[in-house]
Amino acid sequence: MARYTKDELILFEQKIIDRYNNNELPFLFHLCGGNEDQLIEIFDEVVDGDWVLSTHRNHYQAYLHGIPPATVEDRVLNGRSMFLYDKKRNFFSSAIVGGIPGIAVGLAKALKRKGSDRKVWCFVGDGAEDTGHFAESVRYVDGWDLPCTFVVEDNDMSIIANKKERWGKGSTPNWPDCVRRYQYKLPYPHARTEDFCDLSITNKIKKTDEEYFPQLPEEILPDELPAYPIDDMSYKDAITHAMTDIGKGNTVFIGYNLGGKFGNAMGTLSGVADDKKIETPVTENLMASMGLGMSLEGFKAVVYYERQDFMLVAADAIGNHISQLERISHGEFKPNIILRTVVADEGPFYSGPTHSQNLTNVFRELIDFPILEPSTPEEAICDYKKAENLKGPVMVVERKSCYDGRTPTTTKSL
Ligand SMILES: Cc1ncc(C[n+]2csc(CCOP(=O)(O)OP(=O)(O)O)c2C)c(N)n1
Repeated sequence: MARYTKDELILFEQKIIDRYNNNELPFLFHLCGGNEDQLIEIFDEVVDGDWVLSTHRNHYQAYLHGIPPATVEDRVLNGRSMFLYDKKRNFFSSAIVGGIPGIAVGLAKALKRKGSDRKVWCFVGDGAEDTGHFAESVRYVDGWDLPCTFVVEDNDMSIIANKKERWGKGSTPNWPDCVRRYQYKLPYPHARTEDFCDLSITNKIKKTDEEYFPQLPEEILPDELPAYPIDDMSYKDAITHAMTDIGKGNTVFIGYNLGGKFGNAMGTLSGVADDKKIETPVTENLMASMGLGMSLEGFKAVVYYERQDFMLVAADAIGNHISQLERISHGEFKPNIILRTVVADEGPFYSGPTHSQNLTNVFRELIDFPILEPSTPEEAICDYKKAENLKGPVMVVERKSCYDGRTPTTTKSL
C-alpha cells in the first residue's frame, strides 16, 4: 500500500508552493504534480529497503518512499530540493539529467552479488531517457538481469522542448522490460510556479553556498610503510602486490581488460580472484557510476582506466557525483572508490598525443578528493595502502614509463 493518497501528495506540494509565495525560497526547485495516481500505483510495489533514485523533480518519490513531508519541506527550504538524500530510506537523487541510471546499475549489481531480494527503482524524465548514460545503463541491466526497474516519467518535455522538437521524428526507443513508462501532464512550468516571488525579499534571507552545503573536512591519512620488504620489487611488482592486498577485502574491480582471459590489467590483477573482477563494456562513465553505486552497498570499488584520457568520458560520474556526493548529501553518502589510471607517457610503443596526455591537473581542478601519483615502487606500495584505508574517493595515477623501468617523460602534476 502506498503511504499517501493523491490529495495528501497535492497538499504536501502545496505547502512548498505556499512557502515560495511567502518569499521563503530563493533558489531553484521543481514541483511534482499530475502524476499522483501513476506514482501511487508504482509505489505499491516498492518496499522498505529498496533503493529509490530520482531526478531534480523528486518530492513525490521522497514522500512515497517514507521521507517525512516535514523533512522534505525543511530540506527544500534549505536549498536541497534537487539534492534530496536519505541514507536510512535508501533515497538518492541527482541534479544531472541522465546522471542517475549508472548509479542505479551499481546498486543493483551489488544487491544481486549479495543475494539480496531488495530492488532498485530508478525514476527518470523523458529528457534523461534521451541520454547515452540511460541507454548504456538499460542495456547493462537487461543483459545481466539486474534487479532494477527504470521508470520513465514522460511529460513530453525537456524544459520546454517536446520530443519532436528535440529528435525530429520524436518516436520513443524500444526498450527492454526493465523500462516502464507512464505519461502525464505537469501542471507547472519546468521550475517553480508561473509567478516570480518577490526577489527583493527572498534575496535578504538567501544564505551562502557554504552555509547551504558546508565543505566537509578532507580525510587525511598518514603514509604507511609496507609490511614486507620491497627491495627487489619493480614498479609493476609493487602495484601487483598492492592490488593483491586490496583484493583481499570486500572489493570489486570494475573495468575492461581485467580478467585472467583479458590480460589482468597489464598483469597487475594476476593475484586477484576473477570473481572479484567485473569485466565491463567500454563505458567509462558507467564504470565509475557503477563503482559509486556498489560502494553505497558496502563494497570497496576499484575502477580501472588503462589510459587517463579515457577518464574524460567519465567526467560526469567523477566530477558531478563521486566528487560532490559527500557534500551535497550533507555527509550521508561517501563513495568508497579508488579510481586507478595510467598515464602512457612512455612505453615500448609510442601511444600518440591523446593517450600520452597527463591530465592530472585537469582532474585536480575538477575534483575535491585526493590524487596520488606514485612513480617508484615504494610510493606505489605506500599510496595504494593509503588508498585502501581511505573511506572516501581517491584517484591513483600510475606511469607507464615506470612499468618499463624508464624515466617518466612528464613531471608529476604538483
Ligand atoms: C546534464 C544536464 N544537462 C542539462 C541540465 C538542465 N536541465 C535540468 S532539467 C532539464 C530537463 C529534463 O527533462 P526531463 O528529464 O524530461 O525531466 P522533467 O523536468 O520533465 O521532469 C534540463 C535540460 C541538467 N540538469 N543536466
